[in-house]
Amino acid sequence: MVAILSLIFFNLLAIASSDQFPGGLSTSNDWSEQAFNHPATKASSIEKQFFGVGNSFFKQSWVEFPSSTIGRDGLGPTYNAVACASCHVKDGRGIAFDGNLVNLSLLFRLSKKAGDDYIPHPEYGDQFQPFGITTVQGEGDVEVEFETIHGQYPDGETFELVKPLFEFKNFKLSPFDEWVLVSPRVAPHLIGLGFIEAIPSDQIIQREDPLDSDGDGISGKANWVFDLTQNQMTLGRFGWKAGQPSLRQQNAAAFNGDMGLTSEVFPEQNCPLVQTDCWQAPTPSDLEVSPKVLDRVTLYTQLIAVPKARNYGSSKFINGKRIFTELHCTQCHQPHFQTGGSHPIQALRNQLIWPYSDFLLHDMGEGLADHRPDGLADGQEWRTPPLWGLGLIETVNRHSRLLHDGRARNIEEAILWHDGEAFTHKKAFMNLNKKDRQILIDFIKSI
Ligand code: HEC
Ligand code: HEC
Ligand SMILES: [Ca+2]
Ligand SMILES: [Ca+2]
Ligand SMILES: [Ca+2]
Repeated sequence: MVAILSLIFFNLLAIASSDQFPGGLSTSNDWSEQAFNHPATKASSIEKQFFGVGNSFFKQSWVEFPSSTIGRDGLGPTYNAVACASCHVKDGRGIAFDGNLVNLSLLFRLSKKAGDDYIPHPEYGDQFQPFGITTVQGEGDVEVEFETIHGQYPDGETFELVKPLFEFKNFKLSPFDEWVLVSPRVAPHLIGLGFIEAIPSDQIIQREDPLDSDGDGISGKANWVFDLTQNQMTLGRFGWKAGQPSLRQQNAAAFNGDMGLTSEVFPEQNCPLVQTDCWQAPTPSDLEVSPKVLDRVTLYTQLIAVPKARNYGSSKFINGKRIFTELHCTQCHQPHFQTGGSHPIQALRNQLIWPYSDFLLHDMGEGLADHRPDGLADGQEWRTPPLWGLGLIETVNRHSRLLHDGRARNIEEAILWHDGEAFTHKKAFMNLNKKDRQILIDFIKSI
């Protein structure tokens, strides 16, 4: 009996610790259009209830103040979107482009170079908000054109990449000059973020090698950013340049920067001083997002489960995983982490997770550069994005665009854009035969 029980126990452990279950014991089981919309299965029933409440705030549209719908007014004065879900559609990846139009889910962070310093743009602040409420003008419009880049694999097969070139127009104030730095960023899919928050900092920091002292060509670097709640510099984990230290601060920044909503973390309206119409617009006397709403939305983003791997155990999966390892993609896309024991949400503690990211910054070369520093990240550095769930974006969002500005039209193009520290990895991918390239791509689609 003891033997049987321990056998069962051993099997359970084996199951939960396999890469078939990238979100640990809380991995979800749905590969449909709703794949990114489930609570961690091990969350408590009250947490699952709050998850539902958070989800409804995440989806709801905010309106301008004053309005009869108290509790969801205060939008703007300038904004990018009226709901979190407008950009994070079904909690998936934003679409970036509609032909030559820039979709609202692609936003632009701004700075201005002032001597050796980088400061928020004096007229537009640190983000470009195209829209304004009735009495307030939006900051302008953005259009895009694509430059086509032709390339060829050693086996003779050709490919084309497209690089977006943005044109800002219809400016509210001065047009951009040569000192303005623009960082385009598309809305990422939002699975498994609580687990990322629960990874002990030292596990991420110990993989740093900023001067590449071990000479392997990889120089991962942590971003250190100001945590407004803890009032100290903290490891950055979230966003394309790891610019946010926690989900609560990330979400409060999204409420404020993307929707114009104040909270206890960002109590000021998002209005640069020179935009008089913006700071003269009527605003409610209370915070527009109450601490409770911020908490529910934060819990929601902490508890979105990671779906189970697809094609698990097939020979293609096994071969793809071997190629991924042999090409050393794992040097940055670190397969697994063990979460710590101290996150306030129990379901997130002590889980073996498979995000395929080291959460560090890497120089990805000139082609992907935005030339805009962000914390310790320089203009060529990006945080390794987790690869879990990538293959489901097509089902959830009906497109397969990837990378920080959505330029890659599929996984193959995303790999071909790798350069800088990942140049040799890209070359090794190009040197594979067509069949093995496809096996690698199918593996990434499965994890
Ligand atoms: C205008 C589009 C837009 C809206 C609206 C928006 N987001 Fe985002 N979201 C983004 C982009 C773009 C990023 C990446 C930001 C960066 O790199 O700095 C992001 C990043 C995030 C992240 C971090 C994801 C990661 O993988 O690190 C979370 C969490 C998040 N958003 C939650 C929210 C919440 C909650 C709301 C509503 C309060 C919201 N977002 C509204 C576009 C949007
Ligand atoms: C030097 C670190 C590094 C190495 C090595 C590396 N990557 Fe990446 N990878 C990144 C970074 C950083 C990004 C994000 C770049 C951006 O958005 O501009 C990325 C993005 C991706 C994406 C798109 C992810 C998304 O969410 O849009 C895929 C797919 C990918 N890598 C696969 C691979 C594969 C396959 C290999 C091995 C051939 C590899 N990577 C090697 C750092 C690396
Ligand atoms: Ca407001
Ligand atoms: Ca602005
Ligand atoms: Ca190194």
